[in-house]
Amino acid sequence: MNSYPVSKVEPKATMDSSASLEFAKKTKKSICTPQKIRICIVIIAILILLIIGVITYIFVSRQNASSSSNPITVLFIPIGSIPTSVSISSSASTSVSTSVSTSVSISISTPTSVSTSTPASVSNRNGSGMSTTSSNTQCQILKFSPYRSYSTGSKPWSLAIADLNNDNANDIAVVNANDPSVGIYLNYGNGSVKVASVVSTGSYSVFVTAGDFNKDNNADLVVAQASANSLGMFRGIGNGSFNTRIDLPVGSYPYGVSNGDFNGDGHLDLVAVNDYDNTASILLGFSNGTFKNNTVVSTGSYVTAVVTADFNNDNYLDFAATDYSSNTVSVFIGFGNGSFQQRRPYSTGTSPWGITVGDFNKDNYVDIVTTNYKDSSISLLYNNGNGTFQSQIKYKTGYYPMSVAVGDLNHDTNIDIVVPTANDNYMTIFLNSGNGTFGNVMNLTGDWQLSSVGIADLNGDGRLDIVATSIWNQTLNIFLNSC
Ligand SMILES: *[C@@H]1O[C@H](CO)[C@@H](O)[C@H](O)[C@H]1NC(C)=O
Ligand SMILES: *[C@@H]1O[C@H](CO)[C@@H](O)[C@H](O)[C@H]1NC(C)=O
Ligand SMILES: *[C@@H]1O[C@H](CO)[C@@H](O)[C@H](O)[C@H]1NC(C)=O
Ligand SMILES: *[C@@H]1O[C@H](CO)[C@@H](O)[C@H](O)[C@H]1NC(C)=O
Ligand SMILES: *[C@@H]1O[C@H](CO)[C@@H](O)[C@H](O)[C@H]1NC(C)=O
Ligand SMILES: *[C@@H]1O[C@H](CO)[C@@H](O)[C@H](O)[C@H]1NC(C)=O
Ligand SMILES: *[C@@H]1O[C@H](CO)[C@@H](O)[C@H](O)[C@H]1NC(C)=O
Ligand SMILES: *[C@@H]1O[C@H](CO)[C@@H](O)[C@H](O)[C@H]1NC(C)=O
Ligand SMILES: *[C@@H]1O[C@H](CO)[C@@H](O)[C@H](O)[C@H]1NC(C)=O
Ligand SMILES: CC(=O)N[C@H]1CO[C@H](CO)[C@@H](O)[C@@H]1O
Repeated sequence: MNSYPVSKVEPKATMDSSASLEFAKKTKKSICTPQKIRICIVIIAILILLIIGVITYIFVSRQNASSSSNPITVLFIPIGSIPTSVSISSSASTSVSTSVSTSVSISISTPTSVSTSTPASVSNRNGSGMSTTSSNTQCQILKFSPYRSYSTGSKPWSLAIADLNNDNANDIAVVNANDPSVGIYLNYGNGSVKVASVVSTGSYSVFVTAGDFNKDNNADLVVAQASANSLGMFRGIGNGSFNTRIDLPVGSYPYGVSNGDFNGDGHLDLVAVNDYDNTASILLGFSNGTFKNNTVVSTGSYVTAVVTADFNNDNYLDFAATDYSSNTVSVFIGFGNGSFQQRRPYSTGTSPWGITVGDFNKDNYVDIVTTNYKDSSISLLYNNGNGTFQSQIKYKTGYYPMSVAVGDLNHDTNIDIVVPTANDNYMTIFLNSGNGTFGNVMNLTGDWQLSSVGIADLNGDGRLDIVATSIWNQTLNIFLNSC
């Protein structure tokens, strides 16, 4: 392993309020010098008149208010309406969210991460009943509170965000590849979490996705157990604990897994990508959370991650996977019956790893973004509208990006992109101009070797927050958005 600077890593402050304080100090000078005594008297007279006016106004309006029925609510309406939900949806996310059960809001590099930008998951927490007003305004500069770090196990490699204990707050599951285990972090509701349990996986495990597979309204977790050639299914009991793991056999070295209803029967299905045999396994779900034996389709070489979405807007779910050694994304168009067309490959940068989707140019078609591990870039693939894609557009990131998450971070209704750097201690945030270009780029500093990232509202304020895992520090970092 590389050795990293021992200097203390401070969270990045993106805006500094000291500038305006400075200004206030400078203007605070005395004008009542002997030379300016007349000006001084005039100003004092004006001030006295103003104060009398204000007192009179308050007195009169008090009298009016006491005759009105409910002065207190009048006073509190503006305050109460601030934290209401944001209309940060996009058609991409809505079409993707059809593939995800409502209780799930995010999982890194899966379509669920896009669903975090749907109104559903954002207004999840007490959004209804309040009117939407000022929170729709975009903020010019992104701001995050200093991040909090929580211990993980060894090699935290992937995370999923979902309400795991049915309290309407988003919780976090972190896969520790080396332990191997999944740590369950339950949210107090304010964006602080506590470790509720750690459950064992079957073997070296690398990815986790969440969904309600047995329709009991409790979120379940499915983990890619790479060296066991299986998926581990953990059925939630609704309080952040899980029933005994069930192993579902797939191909060789499953490295990524995603879910969605491929055959339209109302039950969530699974797709796992098998790194060593260049296949994707499709497991169709029964209503009781068990699955038919997997069928396989061929992918490119060393397939690494997978995302589900409806790419051609036919209301049948499709999927796309990153082919690490072919430098391609393979797109699989679904027939709606659990079968898929052969893959259509599209070029990416070198060693595509993470993948997710979003409608970045607001044309109502779902686009793809990949992180390219070896050339430190992302590739954006814009949808032609029929499930075929244009040539990639690349943007530079920090060194060795593994994962990617998307969501509207600054309330401008455009979907932004966050890419952590696995060989460094920062994430690159690409702010979307609205037409699918990302001119505005910023860094967000966390712990070292940031492997996975997720976006969701963790404190119910209608703003999307960021979570990431650090391999070096063995931590989960939570950045609350105060934009
Ligand atoms: C993470 O590791 C770096 C490098 O060893 C260290 O400087 C930093 O303090 C650690 N962060 C935390 C939160 O422990
Ligand atoms: C959230 O609530 C918990 C438990 O009440 C508290 O310990 C923690 O400090 C709070 N976090 C924030 C960010 O307010
Ligand atoms: C969930 O409930 C079970 C059974 O009542 C209990 O054993 C377990 O400790 C609970 N888990 C949590 C995280 O509270
Ligand atoms: C689940 O449902 C399927 C299809 O109806 C059935 O074959 C299977 O035995 C059921 N499994 C369990 C554990 O109930
Ligand atoms: C599923 O696979 C298992 C083990 O490979 C096999 O024993 C079983 O018969 C298969 N079931 C079906 C319905 O094909
Ligand atoms: C699904 O539909 C396609 C196209 O209609 C068909 O070729 C294929 O055989 C069907 N697959 C199954 C499993 O029914
Ligand atoms: C999809 O649309 C593109 C651009 O309009 C067109 O070139 C291509 O032939 C279409 N492909 C299919 C399969 O319809
Ligand atoms: C996209 O919008 C940005 C900011 O408004 C602008 O600078 C850029 O030229 C636009 N690009 C395209 C291709 O329209
Ligand atoms: C982010 O940090 C990296 C490494 O320090 C630096 O090379 C890059 O220019 C920074 N990007 C921005 C937008 O500040
Ligand atoms: C106003 C409102 O919708 N309040 C709800 C907030 O969420 C809690 C917990 O789910 C509910 O009990 C409240 O009714």
